[in-house]
Amino acid sequence: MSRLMESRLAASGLDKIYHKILDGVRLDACDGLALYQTPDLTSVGFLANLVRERMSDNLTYFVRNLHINYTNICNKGCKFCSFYAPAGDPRGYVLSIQEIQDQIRKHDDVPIREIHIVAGINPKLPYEYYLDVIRAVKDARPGVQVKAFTMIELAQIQRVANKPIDEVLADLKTAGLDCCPGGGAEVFSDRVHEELFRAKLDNEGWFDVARSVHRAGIRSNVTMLYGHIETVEEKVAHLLHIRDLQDETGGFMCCVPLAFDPVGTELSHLPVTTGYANLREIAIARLLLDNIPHVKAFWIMTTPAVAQLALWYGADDLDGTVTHYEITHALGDNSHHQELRHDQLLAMIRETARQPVERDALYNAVTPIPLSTAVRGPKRANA
Ligand code: V47
Repeated sequence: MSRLMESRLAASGLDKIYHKILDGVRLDACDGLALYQTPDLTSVGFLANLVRERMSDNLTYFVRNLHINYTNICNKGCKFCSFYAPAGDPRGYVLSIQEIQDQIRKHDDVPIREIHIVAGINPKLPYEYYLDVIRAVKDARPGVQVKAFTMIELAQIQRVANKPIDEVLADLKTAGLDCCPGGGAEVFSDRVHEELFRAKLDNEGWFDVARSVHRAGIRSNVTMLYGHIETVEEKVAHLLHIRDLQDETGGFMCCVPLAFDPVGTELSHLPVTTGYANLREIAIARLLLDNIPHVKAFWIMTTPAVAQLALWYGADDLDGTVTHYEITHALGDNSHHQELRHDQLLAMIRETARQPVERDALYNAVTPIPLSTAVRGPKRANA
């Protein structure tokens, strides 16, 4: 490292963290706070990039995927959510099995690898509906991987199934569930839980369901929703909770920092997160989560422009083509058509001199990774 960079890290008070990273020493909560407090984002990004390249070399993952939200009816009333409709609201919908298949068949010409399925907590839906959703997806698109149901939805599915979670997970696996998305984690803080999503499964409950999922051999992602009322201490604690759980189960594939979009929510007075903040969240997730293989810059929430920059700030995954995203609106208009085509994703990644790797939902590379283009060889191509 150049003397200039060394003195810059020292001036920002980040030199100790740099040496910990070089020596493979775990960062702690104080380091996390220092990374949030320094204005020197470039140095935070430099450190995150060291870890990113150590874990994923020069590779950047993306997936051709489709999001399906089977119902927006929800009884949780989370203050950060603009997607849900309470029971009886005229905006409420439940997709029939036929409608779900129709949504998939509209894209028959695209080699989609992952179908991402999440929705509201609608207590009217019977157990069989959830199993049928997965079977219907596999029927409409044989071979596709189904990434479905957050820990919150799984708790609801268990409630209606009225049987042990392990049996429910076995049924879902038999139906075709391949892995679970990371949603519903929000921020693991009792204060934020009480303020924003009181009716939802509590933090310990989320951990318990995640433990069961991983014990069942189903891998999942994990999110952190930031940019609302949370403090930096709460974000550091959230990330360290995830790290502890990963030490225990090893079941997380990817962390997805999600920027809060206030439009249409009860928190609409809050500002939209900035590019500066979004890059920092991605970098700190990469630095604190030394045991999670991937960090995703979800372009829908950060904008494609910032997600692209994030590839040098710790992220090694851009998610995917997405196509239609109901949870938040497209920036600048009111639509839910939110899509990056395959060629656009490739161009974004290549412009940053990263090596694109098309993946499936479980991070298996769809095509072999060319050896010559990785920074130090594709060590963790299929991690
Ligand atoms: O659980 C809700 C969040 C999540 C808002 O696992 C909001 O690969 C921002 O989890 N502004 C669903 N976020 C989305 C999600 C996800 C997305 C992409 C990839 C993966 C993955 C997971 O969206 C919810 C909640 O945490 N959310 N409302 C909002 N206004």
